[in-house]
Amino acid sequence: MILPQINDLKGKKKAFAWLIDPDKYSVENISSQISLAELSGVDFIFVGGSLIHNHVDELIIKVKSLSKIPVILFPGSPLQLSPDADAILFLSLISGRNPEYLIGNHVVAAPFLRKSGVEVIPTGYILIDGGQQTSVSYMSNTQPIPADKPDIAQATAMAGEMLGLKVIYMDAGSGAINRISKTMISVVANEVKIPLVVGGGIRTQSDVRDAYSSGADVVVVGNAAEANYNLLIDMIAERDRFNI
Ligand code: 1GP
Repeated sequence: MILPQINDLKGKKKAFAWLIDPDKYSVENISSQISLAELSGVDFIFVGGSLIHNHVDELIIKVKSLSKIPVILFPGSPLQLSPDADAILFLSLISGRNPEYLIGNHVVAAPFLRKSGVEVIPTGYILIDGGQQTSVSYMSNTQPIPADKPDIAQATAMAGEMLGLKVIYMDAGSGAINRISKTMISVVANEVKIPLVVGGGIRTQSDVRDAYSSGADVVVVGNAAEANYNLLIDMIAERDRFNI
């Protein structure tokens, strides 16, 4: 089970997740990247994106055949489900006010998920303005929380926790110009007792350090790792510094 592993982190240890967008990787060329993920000690592989209309299943099967790293779906829509993943972040987009992303898509997905046996992790997904409109914001027809309003993010995370969600994921969106500020992360991390996942626009080792030191339990990196896989090694060294 994945959620107990994430719960065990809270306030004690840090984890690192690598986000694979299936539209950017082919089943044929993923092997070397997965070897590097294994070697560098990636804790979780997230699979998802805002579009994705092909080979999610195939890609997950391939990744699972190459690695023991847990594969967690991070879906942009119910079209991105796969029975082969270890778990799914069952995302409620609680920063938005679009009912499709708060309950509609969940109703569509629920029977499939029940049948598949994939572990469901109820997740409060909070978009923070990262300096440009993101695919998630456009596709979900929701507005992110302004980057200079940590009190709104904090109240949103509190409400998510009170509603029974098990994880909070704060995201500036893939390729964000501005990552989420240290203040924003710490204001949320200090308030909620459930684990905090942070991602979007994290590009350097010191970005990773800032996120962990501000209270992120899991840091997610996608684009930067696509551009430079060796960076994964440096970023994960940062995690290990916190875990000594
Ligand atoms: C996006 O948090 C993830 O949902 C990762 O973002 O690709 O910018 O690292 P990046």
